[in-house]
Amino acid sequence: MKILTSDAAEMLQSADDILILTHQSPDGDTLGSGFAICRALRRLGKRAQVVCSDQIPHKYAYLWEGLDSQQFTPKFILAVDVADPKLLGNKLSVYADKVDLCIDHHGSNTQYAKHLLLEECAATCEMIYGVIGAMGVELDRAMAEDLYTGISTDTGCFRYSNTTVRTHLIAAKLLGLGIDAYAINRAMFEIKSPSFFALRKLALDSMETYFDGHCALIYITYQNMQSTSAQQEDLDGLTAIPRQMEGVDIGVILKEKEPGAWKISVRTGEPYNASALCSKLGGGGHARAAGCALTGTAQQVRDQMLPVLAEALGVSL
Ligand SMILES: [Mn+2]
Repeated sequence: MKILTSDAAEMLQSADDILILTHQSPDGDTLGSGFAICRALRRLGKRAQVVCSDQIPHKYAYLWEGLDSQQFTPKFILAVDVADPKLLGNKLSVYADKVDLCIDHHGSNTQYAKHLLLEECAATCEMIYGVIGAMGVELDRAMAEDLYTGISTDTGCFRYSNTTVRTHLIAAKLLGLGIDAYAINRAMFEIKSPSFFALRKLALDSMETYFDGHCALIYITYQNMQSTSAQQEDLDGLTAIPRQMEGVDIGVILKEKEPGAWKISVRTGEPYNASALCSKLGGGGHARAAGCALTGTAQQVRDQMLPVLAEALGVSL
C-alpha cells in the first residue's frame, strides 16, 4: 500500500527494534539513507541497525562513524532504496516478504513491502531528509553527511538529468550543517585504488575500433582481473569508456567472468538500439544500455559480435 511521508514518519515513530535493509552491491544512496535514518531513530531512543548482504567497501566507512552495532530481535523491517526484493541479496533474502515499510525512489519498485513510500526523485536520501524532518528530529552533521553522500552519488555529483531544484535545495540545507562536501565528493568520485589504475591501463590497451570508428570494443579478461587483484568496484566507469571517444556510436565491453565465459555490455547513442542488438545474441536490456552472455576465446567472442554490430550500423563487415 502506498503511503505519504507523514504516514511513514508516524509509523517509524511508533516502531521499535528496527532492522534497516540496504540493497546488494551497496551504493552511497542505500547506505546514506540507511545510516541517516538509523541515526535519527536512535536519537528517538530506539534500537536500530543497518544491514547489507554484501561487504560494504571501506570508502563508505565514514557513513556509520560513531554508530555502534546493536543486537536485537527485529520488530519492524524497513528497506531503503531497494526496488525489488531480489536486490536484497542472499543473506537478507529471508526478509523478502517481511518488509513493513519500503522507502524508495525507483519507479520500477515492485511494491513488495506492506507499506511503500515512493517518489520518483533523484535519490532515496532526498526522501529520508523529508521523513527525518517529519519525525521531528533535528538533523546533525553526521546525518547530513550520510544524506549528502546519497544525493551526490545518485546524481553523479549533481550532473545527471535527475537533478532538480529540490535536489539542490536539500543539498544546500545539508551544506549549511557544516559538512565537508569537498572531502565527500573526493572520496566518492576521485580516489581510486592502485588496482583500478592497473586494470584501466590494460583495458585501454585492449581497445579496438571498427567500422570507421563508429564502434569501439574493450576487453577485460579473467587474467586481467587476477593479475591486477581487481575488485568489483575497480570496474567502476569502464562500461562508459568506449562511448566517450568522439565518433563512437556503439561501445562494447567484453568482460570474462570465468575463463571462457563472457559478459558483454553494449552502450549506444541514438538511434542505435542496444537491446535489439543484444537480443540477437540471446540477451536484452534497455534502448541505450543492454547486455548478453557469450562463450569462447576473446577472438571467438569478438567474431560473434562483429556481424551483429555491422548489421546494427547498417554497414558491411
Ligand atoms: Mn538510489
